[in-house]
Amino acid sequence: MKPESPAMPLPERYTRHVVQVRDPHAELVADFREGMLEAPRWLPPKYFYDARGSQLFDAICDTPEYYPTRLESALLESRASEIVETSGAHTLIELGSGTSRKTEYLLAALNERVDDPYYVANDVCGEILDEAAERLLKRFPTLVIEALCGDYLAALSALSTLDPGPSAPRLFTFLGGSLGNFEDTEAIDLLSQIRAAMGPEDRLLLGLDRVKATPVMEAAYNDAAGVTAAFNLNLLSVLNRELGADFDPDGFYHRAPFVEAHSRIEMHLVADGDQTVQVSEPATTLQFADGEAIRTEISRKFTRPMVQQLLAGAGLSQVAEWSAPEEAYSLFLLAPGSAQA
Ligand code: AVJ
Repeated sequence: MKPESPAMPLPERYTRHVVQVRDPHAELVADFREGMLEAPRWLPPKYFYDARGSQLFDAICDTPEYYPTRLESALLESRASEIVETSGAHTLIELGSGTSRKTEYLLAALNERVDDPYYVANDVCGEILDEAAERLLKRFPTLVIEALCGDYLAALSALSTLDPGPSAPRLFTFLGGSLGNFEDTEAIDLLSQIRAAMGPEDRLLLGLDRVKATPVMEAAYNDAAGVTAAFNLNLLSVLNRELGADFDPDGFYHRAPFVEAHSRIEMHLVADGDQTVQVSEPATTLQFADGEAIRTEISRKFTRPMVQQLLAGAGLSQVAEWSAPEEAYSLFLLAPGSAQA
């Protein structure tokens, strides 16, 4: 893990590390080979989040249709002290921290509880980590922040190498419903990795979006202002830049249906007319027929049985739950170990 100096000078209470296990470029090339060379084409959603993609996601959170952020934010705002008290946390470790805006409620509660709050923030976007840190350090005068720039698994394996490291009990957070980006097996695998990184007194706060009326869910991924469409299409700019490709952003359009059989929103980029795309690395030519899609994201919406299956599979047990009205969104506080029979 190599320390990286951020672009802006930030106080000594902030360190950013690059924790990618593989070279990010090599990883994208490998994922592109795996998912893009033949139909059905797909890519993992982590490549959305370059600086522009992270800003666009932030803008999605402000659209009137995208309810998950507001529901989760309201829960965190009203329950932060209770959550932090119940968890007994001394430090906070967050996977996929983004702007850390919702986390700020938890940090404020932690700041009330302990004299030396400590926050490990992880995101794939370095710029957003720096921005968030600047804001948080100003607000919390004794807060120490370690930022781990890389994907979730890289961050989890880097945790044990932090010096002095966050002291127990630690509250892990995985918010926003981002676990929904993973198929069942991968989600269980990721939760198991988190569980493996946890000590017996540590807790995990997991935010999950729940199943609700289809039009509500579909509107959230098809906002009228087209911010989600721009976010989805930005992936093509990432591919053009990183892989030397020549995707025509006007040659594809955004589509995001709720696929009931899988209880998930699927985001697609659909070819508008036949498209030929040249790629430098890997050197290849892609042919898209009119209407052919790239699946760019899944966002699963959970029923209670799905949640129970997930927790059982990962060896986690529920300590507490805070839900929005009509269980439209839920925060689960989890402990390592299977529930007592
Ligand atoms: C950040 C992964 C939780 O799946 O709802 C928002 C990303 N994609 N609109 C989600 C997203 C399209 C978001 N997560």
